[in-house]
Amino acid sequence: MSDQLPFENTFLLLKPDAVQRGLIGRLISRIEEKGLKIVAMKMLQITPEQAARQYECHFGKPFYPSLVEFICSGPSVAMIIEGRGAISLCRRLMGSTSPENSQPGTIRGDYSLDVKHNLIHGSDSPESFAHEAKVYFSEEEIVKYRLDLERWIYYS
Ligand code: DAT
Ligand code: MG
Repeated sequence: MSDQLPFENTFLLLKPDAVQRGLIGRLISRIEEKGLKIVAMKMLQITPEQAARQYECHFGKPFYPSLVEFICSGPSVAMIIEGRGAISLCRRLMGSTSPENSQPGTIRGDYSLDVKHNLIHGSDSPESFAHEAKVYFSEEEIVKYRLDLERWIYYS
């Protein structure tokens, strides 16, 4: 059907606060339960160089140094997700950046009280996905497979 959003990939990062708070499983469950497909995933200790590449669009902003320090402060879990409209869908599942605006029912709305400790990063455009995915994954690490459940999730 022409009104359906195209399949696309997005990059998600469960930040060090999500790992330290024992929320990895719950947050991944939200992605799986929605019907999205995980096509790449790893735990890693982000280096300052990787953080600077990921967040180059925020370079020079007042919060940039503290953001880079935070993202390198412990292990994170990086993922590439596939699904129809996955970029905007994951942004909606994440909720707004600030705790004043993040709605209950979203990841940030349910688990975060602070603009910095907001648990999860998600690409905001196809361009940012292309940039961010390259910081953490090689092409060979992205697994191509069919999710057998898809016929129960999508109508075509
Ligand atoms: P998002 O993560 O929702 O895409 P963003 O791209 O505007 O938000 O900012 C990247 C991260 O930087 C955000 O997740 C938390 C941090 N950040 C943003 N605005 C901030 C602020 N005013 N004070 C402290 N940290 C902030
Ligand atoms: Mg952002």
